[in-house]
Parts: sequence; C-alpha cells; structure tokens
Amino acid sequence: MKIAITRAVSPALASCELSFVHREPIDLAKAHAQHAAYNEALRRAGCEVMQLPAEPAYPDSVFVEDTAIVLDEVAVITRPGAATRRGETDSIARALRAHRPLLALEAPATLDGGDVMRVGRTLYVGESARSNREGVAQLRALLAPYGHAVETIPIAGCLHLKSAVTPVDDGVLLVQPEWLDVAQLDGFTLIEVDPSEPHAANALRIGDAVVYPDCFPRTLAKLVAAGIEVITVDVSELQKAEGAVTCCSLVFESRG
Ligand code: CIR
Repeated sequence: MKIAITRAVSPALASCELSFVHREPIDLAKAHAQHAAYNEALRRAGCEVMQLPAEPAYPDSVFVEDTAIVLDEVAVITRPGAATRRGETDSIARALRAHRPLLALEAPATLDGGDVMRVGRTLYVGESARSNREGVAQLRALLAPYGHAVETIPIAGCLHLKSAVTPVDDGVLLVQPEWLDVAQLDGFTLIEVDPSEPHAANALRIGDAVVYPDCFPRTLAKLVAAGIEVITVDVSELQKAEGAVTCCSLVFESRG
C-alpha cells in the first residue's frame, strides 16, 4: 500500500513565491476543488491519502514535495531554499515520524524536494537557485550509509530539476531539453515535451500510472502513444503558483 501525504491549499496561496512565472490572480475556491480532485487521482493511482490541515502562515505549504525526501529506509527533512518556506517542515516531520526514521539537513544547506529525482538507488539533484552545494553534500553524506548515490544536474530557465525532467516508466524520462543538457541523461529513453508546451515535463509516476495535467494535450498524446497509463488532472490554479503535479504530494510505500 502506498501513502500520499498532501496538505490543503493555504488561504494565503496568492502570496506564493514566484521565480519563472508571472503573478496572475488565483481563484482560491477553484484551487481547493482542483486539489480535492488531485487527491482523488492519487487514490485512483492506489494511494491512501493523508491530507494535513492548511497552514495559513505559509502560502506555498500545499507544495509538500519540497519539504522532505522519503526513501524506503529513512526520510530526510529538507531546508527549503526560499526562507518563507522553512517553517513548513515542522508539521511534515511530525507527520512522517510515524512512517520513517528522520534525518534532516542543517544550515547552511538548502535543498527543495522538487530538485530531487529518484531513479532506483540514485538521487539526481538539480543545481538550482533553491538547492545549494552544501545541501547536496549533506544529502550525499546522510544517504551514503543506505547505499543511495547522489548526483547533480545543472538546470537553467526553470525552478526545479523536476520542472525539467521526471520519470514516467522504468528507464523512461519525460524531459524539457531547453532547461537541461540531455547528455546528462545518457542511458535513459527520453520523451521530449511538445515544444508548444514548455511546462509539460512534470509528471507524477505512481506504480504503473502517471498523474498528469490535462492542459498539455500534445505531450499527453506522446505519453499515451508510449503506452503509459495516464490519469489527468486540472491543476491550473496551482500552476499559477508555479506548482505542478509532483510537488503537491509525498508518495511512499507504507511499512505497516
Ligand atoms: C515556490 O516557489 O516554492 C512555490 N511557489 C512553487 C513550488 C513548487 N514546487 C515543486 O514543484 N516541487
């Protein structure tokens, strides 16, 4: 059984951090409805969803992915790169404590979970404005005893590594080649986003299914043509906050 931790949309979402997208009005009621449908998509993909209460003091707190990296053996509580987001980790640590032994990054490390792409026992970490060298070094040192390797991938033009690349099947990555050098992804089969859909590389793989935004029909068609089972969601209001489908959950195997 898989567990997905999510968090209700903050009433302060409109005050979110933005780096590469322009601020637009966000319809909060619509955001709540879309988030509820997202939770339902996680259930369809086989997860038991544990939704934490909203955190009014933290506009970006719906994007729980950035606060932790959950592996089979342990979970690592991150130190988010945006100072406004650092307080989001306390409640996540409390929620994860029941499921995994906890490790934590310490200052001056910064690292967002959105920069961490796990493939087997390798964690690829984006060299972004949110994740620094100290964050990578601490993550590597914490996870070496568990046999997880940490490698870095430079990115440019987007917020996180997983804005530019995400796994969609065994050995298959969905990629936006304008935001990273695909030569770094040697050995993988690559599906490129349609050039008219630059933000389309973020897909959430859960088991044999992929949760994916319905606003990228051309890239969606490529996934379907590749034989991938896709569960579509409308996350337009969360996208206005520079979020996408991976960032709204922490998905891991239950140990119970
Ligand atoms: C931020 O800038 O931190 C939020 N507005 C968006 C975070 C999205 N997180 C993710 O894709 N992992």
